[in-house]
Amino acid sequence: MDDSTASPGTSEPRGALAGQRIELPSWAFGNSGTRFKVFAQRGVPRTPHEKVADAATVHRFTGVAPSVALHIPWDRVSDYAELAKFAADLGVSIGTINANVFQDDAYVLGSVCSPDPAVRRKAVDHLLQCVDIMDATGSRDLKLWFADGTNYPGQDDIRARQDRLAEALDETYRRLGDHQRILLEYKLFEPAFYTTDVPDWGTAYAHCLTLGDRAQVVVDTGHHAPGTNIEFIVAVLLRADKLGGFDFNSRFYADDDLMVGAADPFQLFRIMFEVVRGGALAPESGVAFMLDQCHNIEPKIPAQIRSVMNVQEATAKALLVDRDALAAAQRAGDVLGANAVLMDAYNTDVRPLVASVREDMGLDPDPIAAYARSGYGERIVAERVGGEQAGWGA
Ligand code: LRH
Ligand code: MN
Ligand code: MN
Repeated sequence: MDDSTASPGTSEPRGALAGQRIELPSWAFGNSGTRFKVFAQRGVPRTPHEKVADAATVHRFTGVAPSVALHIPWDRVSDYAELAKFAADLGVSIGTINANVFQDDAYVLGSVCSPDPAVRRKAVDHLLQCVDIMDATGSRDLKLWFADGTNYPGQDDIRARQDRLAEALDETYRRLGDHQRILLEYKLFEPAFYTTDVPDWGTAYAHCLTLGDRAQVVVDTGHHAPGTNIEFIVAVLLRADKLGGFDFNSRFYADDDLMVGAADPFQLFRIMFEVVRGGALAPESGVAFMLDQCHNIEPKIPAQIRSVMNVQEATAKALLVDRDALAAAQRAGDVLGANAVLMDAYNTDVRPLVASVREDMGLDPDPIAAYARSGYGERIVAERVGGEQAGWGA
């Protein structure tokens, strides 16, 4: 991101909040769980269409979540253009296409990095099919996360696996349309425990740099070691114009997939401050803000609404930072003063501000209460019998 896009001074919070866009994951609406148990909930979607309908419901009450990401093949349908039309009729669109090359027996030793060329071919073919789907849905972004890695020293050649990864990415990149992008997601560990083929932002960045302008890095907030300074990564990637987007969620221990802003709202604020400071909040910046969460024990639609609200509140606080005062304190070497500017914004109760922005948008100021009153939750329980598994943690 060009630094000239980062205008000095306080940004106008109301317009920025109304124009914010947060993408919902289809898999947040289905049943999910841990390695130990999937707790089935009543009324969960049985089809991708029903997941889209639930996402559209979240948008109806929040006004800032007009797209839903698909995960392929969890969201397999015979006609993706029809699904896109179905979404449009409900006031939302199909967003990011997430490729899934981690749930097939063939991938036991990896997918695009597997030592077996036939497995690599199968994996790349899936990635290319995902681009076909993007063509049908009108999606811009192909999100790639690879479960690839090794469990034991010596199991495979670390460097050869990087070569195979580069080859697969290159073939996929060359298939993209002009308006399409690869978003490459990294993850510290899991399911591989010794080496992971894309373990960190540096590895993802290096591959994206080789690929070209339409390859960018995705920061999943749950994919770091404890104590990692994620806002630093955000600042560095934005400066290099290589931040493609976020997968937002919260973690206490590992890849917990809890509601964004639940575990550490201060961290979310610090991240959103770097976003605002880097001029990356507006949808035109090309930075995608997505949720990547599963709701194993809490009701799913209200949890998505709550997550959207958490992002809005962190964003509002970030927008309230007095950037002129901050810059002056920084220039003067006023350590305490600079820190106080940031903390003043963080400690502001922004809920009335965000509620009034919602009212201006013609929405109920309290989306959770409005959803509860709507009867949608009761209706889907009555109508949907035998919901499907989200696929994650199954
Ligand atoms: C991997 C991940 C990735 C997947 C999603 C379901 O942990 O974050 O984004 O696609 O979870
Ligand atoms: Mn993710
Ligand atoms: Mn994850």
